[in-house]
Amino acid sequence: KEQKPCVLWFTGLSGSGKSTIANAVESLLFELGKHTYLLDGDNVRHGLNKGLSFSEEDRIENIRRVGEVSKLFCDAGMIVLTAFISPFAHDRQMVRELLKDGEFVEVFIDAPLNVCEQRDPKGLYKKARAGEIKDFTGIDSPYEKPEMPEVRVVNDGISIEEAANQVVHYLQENNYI
Ligand code: GGZ
Repeated sequence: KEQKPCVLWFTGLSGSGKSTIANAVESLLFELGKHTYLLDGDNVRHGLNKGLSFSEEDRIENIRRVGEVSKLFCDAGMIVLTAFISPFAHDRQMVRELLKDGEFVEVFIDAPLNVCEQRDPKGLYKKARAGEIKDFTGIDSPYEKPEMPEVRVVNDGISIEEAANQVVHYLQENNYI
């Protein structure tokens, strides 16, 4: 087999670079001839999970559904990439337990809050600070850092290419690809 199916579960703050790096990893995998499927908050929250808010309860449901869909694609033989904040350690653990041993690869995109807030690509941190958005992760809603992620990318001062390569290297070293 030319690939071992798995779920690359990207987690990190808004603006940490999860989606950007996940997209770059997907491109590299495509060039290597691997079959992938990418799920991220932007598209999933407008379709499958339309109507879910950012309350704790709805975030849990968001992650539960994404976990179940990831499992289906994983069973179909794909390398699945997901890019959700997934702020609660308990919910990430729930997805890990849903999958078979070795299928859940937690990828922590670790960028300091002040860096994410300076990037603020959509102006959301600014709105959260002004009280216009409630329950914003890192401001008035928690983010529980992974303690033992399979991959930790410190995304502060490195290129997207370099960050993506770190993830691909992990997959090569651990015989996923
Ligand atoms: C966090 C929010 C919020 C609140 C809207 N808190 O940077 P973005 O814009 O593109 O990515 C964020 C996205 C987070 O959705 P997720 O499905 O990944 O979150 S979770 O895993 O916690 O369910 C952000 C935007 O939605 N956004 N309001 N209050 N991010």
